[in-house]
Amino acid sequence: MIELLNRIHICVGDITQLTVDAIVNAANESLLGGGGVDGAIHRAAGPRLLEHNRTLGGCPTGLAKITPGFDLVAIGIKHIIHTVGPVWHGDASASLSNTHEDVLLASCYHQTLTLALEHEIKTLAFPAISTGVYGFPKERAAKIAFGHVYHFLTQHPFPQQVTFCCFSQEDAAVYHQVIESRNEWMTSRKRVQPF
Ligand code: AR6
Repeated sequence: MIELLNRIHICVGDITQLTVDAIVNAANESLLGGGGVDGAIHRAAGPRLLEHNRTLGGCPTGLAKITPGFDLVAIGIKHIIHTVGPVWHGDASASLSNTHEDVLLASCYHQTLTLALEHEIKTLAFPAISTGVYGFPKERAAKIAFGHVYHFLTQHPFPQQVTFCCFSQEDAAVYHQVIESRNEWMTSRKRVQPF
């Protein structure tokens, strides 16, 4: 667990300013830009991103597509992985992984990580997909994000490092809490001796 956790980081800031090989965009199905992190990424990558994305034919919710970083290549961001998170209409009292939205959000992480693996991307940063305009409950989303990233890293050498890029200290605290409680759970499981 500890060794794997060295491959997972949490930071607070603007994802377009990070020194990573690839960043993830919380896009919409058109892939033609929008507000929030999508708007910030399109502004930072420049008009060639929109031009390129017009040729992609959009992207269904839960899937992901990779593009060059365009103007972001100048600061080292070679790729952008665009994924479309679900709009939350769910029942927050349902157990985790049980709503349609949970499954779609998990798929965003899985599809993005699979593309990162195929392209041997070493360092990758995610925003908190769906937790802005799309209204996904933040703690629930962080549990899905961390659970899937952690599991994927146990199976694959790429990406070597994943950063959860949060836009506020409060959002980062949610991730820290999720990771801490998972760590405690893993430790307590190790203490249980098998018969
Ligand atoms: N860097 C890192 N995180 C950011 C940044 C940034 N520059 N800007 C916002 N966030 P959202 P969604 C955080 O709304 O919920 C767009 O219009 C933000 O605080 O960007 O998946 C798309 O076109 C929040 O925690 O994405 C879609 O129509 C997280 O990023 C729709 O919004 C996601 O918030 C997608 O909604």
